Amino acid sequence: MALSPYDLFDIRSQLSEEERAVQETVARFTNERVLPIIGECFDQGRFPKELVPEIASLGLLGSSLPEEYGCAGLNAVSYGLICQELERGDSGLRSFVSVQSSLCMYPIYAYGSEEQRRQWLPRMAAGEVIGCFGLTEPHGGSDPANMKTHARKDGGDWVINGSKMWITNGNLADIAIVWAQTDEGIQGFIVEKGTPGFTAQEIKHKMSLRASVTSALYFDNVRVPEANRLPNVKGLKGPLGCLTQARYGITWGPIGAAIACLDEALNYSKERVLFGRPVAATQSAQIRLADMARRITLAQLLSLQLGRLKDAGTMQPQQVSLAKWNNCRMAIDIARECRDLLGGAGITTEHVAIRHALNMESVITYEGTETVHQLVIGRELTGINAF
Ligand code: TGC
Ligand code: FAD
Repeated sequence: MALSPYDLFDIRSQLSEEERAVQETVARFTNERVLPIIGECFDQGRFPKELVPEIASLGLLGSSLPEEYGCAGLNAVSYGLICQELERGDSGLRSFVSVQSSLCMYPIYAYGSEEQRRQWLPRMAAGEVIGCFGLTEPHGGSDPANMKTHARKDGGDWVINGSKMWITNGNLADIAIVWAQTDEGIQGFIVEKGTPGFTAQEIKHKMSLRASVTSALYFDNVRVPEANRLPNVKGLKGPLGCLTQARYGITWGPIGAAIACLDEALNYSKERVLFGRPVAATQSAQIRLADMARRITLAQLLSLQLGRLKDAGTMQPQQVSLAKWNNCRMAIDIARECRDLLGGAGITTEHVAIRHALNMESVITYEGTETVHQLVIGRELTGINAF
């Protein structure tokens, strides 16, 4: 039986029927609805917002949260497969789903009151309310403990001052989950669009994640009621707990980007005839392609095992760090290699490799840079904090 170049270790056979069905559904969506338009969206610097209702109707928003809140109640492996198939299209779409699901719906579910859950989650699952997550600040995202944005209690309200930087969905969002320093430590607040003093400004001139909205958020004496505070968490573990959810999904996403690049490079190098034979018939091209397949296979095995640990309730943040580091590095290297195998053709968005390579510059940076994740593993091994 011939092996699939994109699934050399038959990961598919390890998936349940439901997980396969999820993967097939999202793969079809990506093939039919994303791939025909995404190159142009990237060129134009446009997020394809018109796809949001369909993404919602497929159950991809907050897919792991319970059905009683209008969500699909899928397991962690299914969420991973959703991320993989979306990012096979473009990191921007996966980012949209990561932020909505893991960084906005998850904290409302995990740290919010029952009233907040019922108020927001069903409409967020339906794509009627879009969220963004404000943790990073202009003076240094790797060290969020040093945040300057603060919230002061004033009677029954909170008054927020400060700014956030590099916020995915910022100008699209109806609500922002904002993390701010308070007298009792870092706390999370739901800030609604249109609240006086709250503004979002889109960041232009990006060469990466161009099919995604990225913004700066500003808070100038923004007054929110106590009912908008997430009551069930205090301290940095609140936002870091959300990051663990999102980073888990991000370990799967780059596998999709890498598969898209390998697919393109395989086809191109089989057809491109140089010095009298296809590029794919040269030993050096085959070694490069084989190495890509090896690295994709290792990444698939890492993410699947991570997903099984998550579904068993035993996944540790350090394991997520290792997989995020490995899989982002794998995908950025493969995208760049594939770009090179396409020669000059590889520099245009007529082909996918350059778009994925550029997107991966963000994916390897956000949700903890490669260095941050390496230092998390170093700390785990040595017991010494090198941050
Ligand atoms: P540290 O002392 O290690 O921890 C403070 C408290 O948090 C707990 N904790 C975690 N909890 C859950 N998940 C994790 N990953 C956790 N890591 C730590 C920890 O147990 C402790 O709890 P407690 O109860 O003892 O208070 O904190 P530190 O200041 O030493 O931080 C370490 C470091 C550098 C790893 C952390 O600051 C970090 O991860 N920095 C990177 C920041 C980052 O990733 N920002 C991402 C912003 S959001 C984003 O990029 C979205 S892009 C989305 C998209 O478009 O897809
Ligand atoms: P810095 O923290 O200033 O890091 C600069 C360099 O220093 C990096 O190379 C880093 O690895 C290195 N470094 C850091 N610490 C150490 C150390 N101890 N030793 C050695 N080197 C170190 N944030 C949000 O809150 N919400 C979002 O929705 C969001 N979306 C994003 C979307 C995009 C497209 C991008 C690019 C970023 C997004 N971010 C978001 C921000 C992202 O999380 C930060 O960019 C990231 O955490 C790094 O922070 P920084 O950019 O301030 O870099």
